[in-house]
Amino acid sequence: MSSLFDVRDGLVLALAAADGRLLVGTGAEARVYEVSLADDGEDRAALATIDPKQVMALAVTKEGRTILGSAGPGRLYALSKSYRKEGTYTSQVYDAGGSAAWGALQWRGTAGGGTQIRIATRSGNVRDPEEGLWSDWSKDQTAPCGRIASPAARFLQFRVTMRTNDAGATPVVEQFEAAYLRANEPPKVLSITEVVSRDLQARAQAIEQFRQAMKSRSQGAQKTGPTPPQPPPPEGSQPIRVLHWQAEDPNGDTLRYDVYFRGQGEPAWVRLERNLARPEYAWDTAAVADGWYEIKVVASDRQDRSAETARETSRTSDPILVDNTAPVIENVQVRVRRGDAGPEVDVTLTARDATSRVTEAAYTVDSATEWHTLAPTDGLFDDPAEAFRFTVKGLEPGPHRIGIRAVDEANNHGHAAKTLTVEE
Ligand SMILES: [Ca+2]
Ligand SMILES: [Ca+2]
Ligand SMILES: [Ca+2]
Repeated sequence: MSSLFDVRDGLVLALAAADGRLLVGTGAEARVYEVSLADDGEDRAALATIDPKQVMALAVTKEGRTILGSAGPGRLYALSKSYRKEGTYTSQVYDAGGSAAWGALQWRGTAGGGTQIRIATRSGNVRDPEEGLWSDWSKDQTAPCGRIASPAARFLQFRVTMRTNDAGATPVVEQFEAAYLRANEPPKVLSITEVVSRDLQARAQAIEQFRQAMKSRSQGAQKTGPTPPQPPPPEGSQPIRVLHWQAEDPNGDTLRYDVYFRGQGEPAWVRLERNLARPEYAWDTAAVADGWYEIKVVASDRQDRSAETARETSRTSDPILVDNTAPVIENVQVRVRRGDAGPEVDVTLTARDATSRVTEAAYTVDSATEWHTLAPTDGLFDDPAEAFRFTVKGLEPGPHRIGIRAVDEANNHGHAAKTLTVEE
C-alpha cells in the first residue's frame, strides 16, 4: 500500500475518478482536490473551496460536469469549467540535508495571454513551517530565471501563485528548480575506544592489521590482502596500545586523522601521527614513562575541501593507564616445620606494583606449568601492594623450588623463586 494523498488536519469524505485523475472531497476545510494517479499523488491541485464545512459526495456526469454535495447545509454544487481568477499551490518541504546557501531559482511552464505565474520561497531549519522559525515568504518572482532570496537554511518551500484575466485560460507550471550549496560542516568524532588489553588475540590481530596498513601506505601500495594467521602473542607486558575511533562527516567528506598524546595534567600535546586514513592507531608506549595519558584525535575534511573551508574537530579519550613494568615480589620468607603428617613449608611474601594494582598471584612447586592461585591476606586485590601467606604440604625430603608470580592491571607478570631443602 502506498500513500496517495493526505490532507493536514482534515478528512477525506468523497472520491470520484475521471480521465485518470481522482477528485477528492474533504472536510474540516471543504475542498475538492484533483490528484494525478500517475505519480503517487505528488501532483495535486485544489479545484474548489465552498462555504459549508464538508464535501460529502462527488459525481462526474457523462458530459464531464462535476457535481458535489455538501453537509451543513446540505446542498449540491456544479463546478464550472472556467478557471478561477487566482490560485496558489504550496509545495512540499524540500530538504537540502544540511545548512545550505540558496542559488538560482528557475521554473518551466506556460503563462500566455492574460495569465501570470509568480513564485515565492521561504526557508527554515526545522522541517515543519508551522513550528515557526521559518523566514517570511520572499517577494514573488515572475521571471522564469532568478535568485532565491530566502536566507541560508536546511529546508525550502515554494509557493506558486497563478492568475488569469481570462476564465477560459490558465497558466501551467511544469517544473521548478532550486540550486543550493551545502555549507561545509565539521566532522564528528563520536568515540575513542581501546581494544581491551586482556583480549590478547584481538589485540595481536589489530596490531598486525595496523602494521600492514602502515606498510602499504609507506610503499604507496593500495592492495590489502587477507591477514595471515598470527602466532599467539607473548604473555605479559603489551606496550602497544590499539585505539579505534568512530568518526563521520555530515557532508560525507573523506576524513584524515591526526593523533596526539599527553600525560594527564600536562598542558602540551605531542603528535604521534599525521594524516591517517583509517580510524585506528597502534600506540607504542615503550618510549613513555608509566602513568596516565590522554589521546587526542583530530578529524579533518581537508582531503575534500579547500584550505579556507576545511573544518576539523577533536576528541580526547578517557585517561589511559600506561603500565609496562611488572610487579616486584619482595620479602619472600620460607620456614620448614614438622607438621602432623610430615614436613610443611610456610611461605610469606609481598607483591608490589609501582603504577597500578596487583590483580593476580600464584605459586608453583617444582613445576613450570602447575600454578596454584593465591588470595591476598586481606582478601582483596585492591592495593598496589598485597601480602600473601600459604603452606605447602607433603614435600619429599630433598631440594625443592617454589616459584611465585604476580600480575598487575596491565597484565605485566613479575616472577620470583626460592629454593629450600627438606631434611630427612
Ligand atoms: Ca565536512
Ligand atoms: Ca606495573
Ligand atoms: Ca588488598
